[in-house]
This record gives sequence, C-alpha cells and structure tokens, in this order.
Amino acid sequence: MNIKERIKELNVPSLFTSFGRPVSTKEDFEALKPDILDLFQREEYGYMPKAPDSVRVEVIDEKKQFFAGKGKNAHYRLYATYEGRELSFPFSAATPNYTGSKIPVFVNIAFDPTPNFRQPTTEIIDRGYAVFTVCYKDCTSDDGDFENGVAKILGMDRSDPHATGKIAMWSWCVSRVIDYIYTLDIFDHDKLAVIGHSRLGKTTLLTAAFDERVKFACVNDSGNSGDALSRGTAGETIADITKRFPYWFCPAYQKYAGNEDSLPFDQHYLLSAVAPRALVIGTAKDDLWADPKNEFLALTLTNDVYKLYGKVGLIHPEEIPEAPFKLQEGSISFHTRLGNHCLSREDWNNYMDFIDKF
Ligand code: GTR
Repeated sequence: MNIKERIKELNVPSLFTSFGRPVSTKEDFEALKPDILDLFQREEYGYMPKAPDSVRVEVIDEKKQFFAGKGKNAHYRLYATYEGRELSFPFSAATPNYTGSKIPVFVNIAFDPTPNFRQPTTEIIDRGYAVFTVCYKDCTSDDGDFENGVAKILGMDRSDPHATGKIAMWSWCVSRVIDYIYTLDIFDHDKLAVIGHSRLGKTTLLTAAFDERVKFACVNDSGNSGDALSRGTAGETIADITKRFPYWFCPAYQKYAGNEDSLPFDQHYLLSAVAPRALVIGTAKDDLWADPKNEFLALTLTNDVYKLYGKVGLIHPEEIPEAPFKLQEGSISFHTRLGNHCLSREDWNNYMDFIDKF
C-alpha cells in the first residue's frame, strides 16, 4: 500500500488548514493546540476534569530487597481533593535500587491489579526502569455506572453531550500518579513514559496529549478512537465502538457513528498534540480489529508537526512494510510484531530499546 496515495483516497482533514488559521511555525501550532484539545473534548472523550486541589499518597506496604535484591516493591493509595471532596485509588510501584543516577519510569495503566504476563516486572527492573501500575478498574468501573470510584466525584450529568467519558477519567488518574512521581527526585522526569494497551492505549494517548509531563507515550494496539484513522478503517468503526462502549466517550461522539466523513478531525490530530514529545507505538500483525495499517497512516500524518519543531517524526519507506518490522530512527517509534492483540514482553522491550536511545 502506497502511503501517500492511500491518504489522498481517504480524504482526511489537515490541521494545517481545517481551523482556518495559518500553521507554519511551532508557535502557530502551540497556539492551535488548545483548540485541538477542545475539539477532542467536545466531540469525542468529553471534558477532561481539571487538576485537583491537592494530592497525597499513603504507603500501604513496602518490601525492600525485592526482585532478587535489585529493587523495592510497594503498594500505595493516592488521595486527591477535588472541589472540596476526596477521592482515592490504589496503585503499586516496582523501583530498582537507587544508585545515584535518576531512574527512568513507566506509569502503566493496566487491566490487572496484580502485574501478570502483560507487565514483565523483573525484566523492567533488570533494565533499570521503575514501573508504577494503576489498575484502571480501581479508578472507576469499565461500564456505564458513573456512581462509583472517581466517577462519583468527577462525573458530569450524561445528558450533557460533552460529559466526561470513562477514558478521560482513567487518564485523569494517570496524571495524578505523575503528580506524585514529580514529588520524588530519584526519578528521571525526562524519561517519564506512560504505557497502556488497547482501551488503555487510547487512555495513554489522551493522557500524553493533555499532560506535557509525559515524555514517551507508549500506545499499544490502541486502534479505533486511539491511534488509528477512523476514516476508511478495515477494522472497528465508530458505530462498533460507540454501540458497545458508549460510556468511554461523551454522548456527542455518537453522531459520528456510520458518519466518519463528517468528523471535523481524525485521530492524527490527537497524535499531533503529543509532538514534539515521543510517540512510541506498537501494533500486531493479526490485530485486524485495531487496523495496523490505519494506525501507521495516522502516524505518518504527524510528521509535518514534528518538522515545525525541527524534529524528524517517523522515518518510513513509501510503502507500509511487511510485518514484522520496527522503525525507530526518528522521534517516533513504530513497530508491528507478529501475533495478535496483547501487550507482550516483546512490545515492552521495543519500547525500552527506544527510550534507552534518548
Ligand atoms: C475491544 C474494543 C477495542 C479495544 C479492545 C480492548 O473490544 O472494541 O476498541 O479497546 O476492546 O480494550 O481490549
């Protein structure tokens, strides 16, 4: 598939023209960014709750000399005050022993409360990284109930077309863990990565677009309403996703079901909002529901934004390569591994290989 030809066929909007404002410098783009984020809040994910008044963290337990004596394993509970009300959620952290050089750190917004095959913790520690793990359902449930967990406090009336969806709420929680990491100076804030798979890959991308403290957005198999173009998808459509998971989004998003061409943007606008920070994208050959080709195409469309910052985004050939492949020479990393929908050890290692190079 020739990339340029396919993009022409899809007739995707360009953020360089669609706002009716000139975008020829990085200052123009920075001035545009709030409008891009506003568009995604109004039309897709709902309004991102504002930052809390305060955050504090309580230690539940800590085990030193863990991971073969190479690190510490700990459990915490984070409390935040939001408009005078308190909310809280648990998280854990695996941290290599501090030896004087700052530690690169992941925040993994995870499916599971206990790290399993989707988070190879000992290997992450062995490679010198810390990993904070937040189980998304510990923040609020993955369903249309807006009365539990953080949703009870952050939630808006769902009759509002722009009401905050669950993805934005999980994303808000990730930013609170980053608030905490920022109080700890053993961590390398220039190597702060957020990682998530699938619906949590969508959450990772949204977090990176909104929170500039995220320096590496490790977006794994995020597909529709994540890193894939919605127009011309060969996999999941907006109709599919809004039928099964309407509560991930704001109610206004429904109007684009079966009507992708009327979207005033496509997902490359959200990817572009992460520039000039690093997009670190993983897909899998057989994950057709996420449409690896449309994920690739979306990413190539961000390159002109990286250029405004004097950076090279994704260095890629004219055709989408045959899987498996890995492109890691620019400020953007993209790989398609063999296999199906999963956040695997190979994905983690590809992400760490890329971050190591910086
Ligand atoms: C699917 C959904 C995808 C993806 C996936 C997941 O059922 O349609 O968009 O988010 O769930 O999160 O595992």
